[in-house]
Amino acid sequence: MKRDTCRWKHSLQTAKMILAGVSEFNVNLRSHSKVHLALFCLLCLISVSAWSRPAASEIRSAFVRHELELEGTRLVKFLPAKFRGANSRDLAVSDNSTIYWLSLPNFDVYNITSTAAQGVSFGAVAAADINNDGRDDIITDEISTAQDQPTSRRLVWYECPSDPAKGPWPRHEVEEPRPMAAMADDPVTVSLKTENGALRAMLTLLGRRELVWYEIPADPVKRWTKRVIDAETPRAYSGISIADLNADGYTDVILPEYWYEAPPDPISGRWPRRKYANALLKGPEKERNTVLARTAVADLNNDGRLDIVALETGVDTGRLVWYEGPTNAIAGYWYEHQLTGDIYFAGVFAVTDVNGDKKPDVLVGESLSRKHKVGGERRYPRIIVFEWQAGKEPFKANVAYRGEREESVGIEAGAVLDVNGDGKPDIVSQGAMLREDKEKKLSFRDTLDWWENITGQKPPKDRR
Ligand SMILES: [Ca+2]
Ligand SMILES: [Ca+2]
Ligand SMILES: [Ca+2]
Ligand SMILES: [Ca+2]
Repeated sequence: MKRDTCRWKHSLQTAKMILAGVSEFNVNLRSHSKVHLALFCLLCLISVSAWSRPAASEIRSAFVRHELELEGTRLVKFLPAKFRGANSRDLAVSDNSTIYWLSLPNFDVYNITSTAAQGVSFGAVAAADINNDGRDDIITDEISTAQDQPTSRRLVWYECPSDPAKGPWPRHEVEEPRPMAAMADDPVTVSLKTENGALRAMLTLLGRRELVWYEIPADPVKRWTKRVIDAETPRAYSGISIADLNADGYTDVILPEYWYEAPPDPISGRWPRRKYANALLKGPEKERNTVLARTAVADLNNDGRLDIVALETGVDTGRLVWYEGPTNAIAGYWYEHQLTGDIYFAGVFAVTDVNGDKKPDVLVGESLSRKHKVGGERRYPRIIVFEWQAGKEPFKANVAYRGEREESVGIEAGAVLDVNGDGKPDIVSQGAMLREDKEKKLSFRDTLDWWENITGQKPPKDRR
């Protein structure tokens, strides 16, 4: 398969550098502007002086934005993956009609598959090594919308070839097509791994209400067996995680308000539903009966017990909360800690060590408000890192990027992954930029961005 004509490449000439955690204001650099360059140098001096007196307890996350060249597509799915073996850093992306992969750190783009011409689009997309050959494959939910046939969905997987840049990626069908109403929500897909690392099962929410896993046969090219965990969840959900919450050796399933306890025999056993959150939803979602959220699991407070982080994503004042794992995950009370109730349509969310202090942080990137306003005011997007610190309230909010009225970049969708292999997680995202000219006229355009994590570094000089 030849390189796709749609290409992204570094466009450092137009890259804007955002220095955060240095001073109380952000700096935008346009490298071809001498005036700005002079300003940048001045600010560098200020920044260096700021860096010369860091407090050891405050390693504040900082990002610099590189704009990548984007031609003709708008990406909605971003999945970190390893297509070139265990040490590779790759990224699968999709615009719902084509799935690409990007080799990092160069952002070279290759096609995996495209179905735009066949009346098919892609719903959920996940990356996992289905056939255990050391290279991640792609699992996706194909939505068939051919005019002369009823709308249907079918899980398929695309096998990563030995040379993923060359292709082709053979397509394998997991199941027969499922009838599906045209307006049904996308299911959510993640992968489940067994103890020895070989993939044996894949977990998904069908139509957001039916929680199932698929048993992958020894020969994964054969049809997979669907196993039901809960035929009808209390509400329609997105936001699914897996972890062994009660430390009994069996991987459990976590939704935004409930978790399902895995029985020793996941095929014949019952999966008890356990409630951990009483009030995740306080926004308009509460009435809609659909929970658009993200979840993550990590031991945030380092007490040896897993905690759950949940973020409302489909609202303009989303809550970000974490639930403290009790001694007894089943009978104990999951105490809720709210980090904020003011996240504007989050486009990226991750729980990972952002600032390199070996403690998990919570990263959230907000979307750009185009027409929608909150309380009559336009919201300017932020990247916020809730950084771990010792103390009674173990997280401190650090706004690592804040859009300005004159120029503002939002994160609509993206992934958190280490692009350049320096050990610090970066962000790759589909963004949107708002710009206000001297006549106060607003313009919007799509962007594709690499937010490089430069925590603890001096801001890079102009890298032209
Ligand atoms: Ca594989
Ligand atoms: Ca368990
Ligand atoms: Ca904990
Ligand atoms: Ca990095």
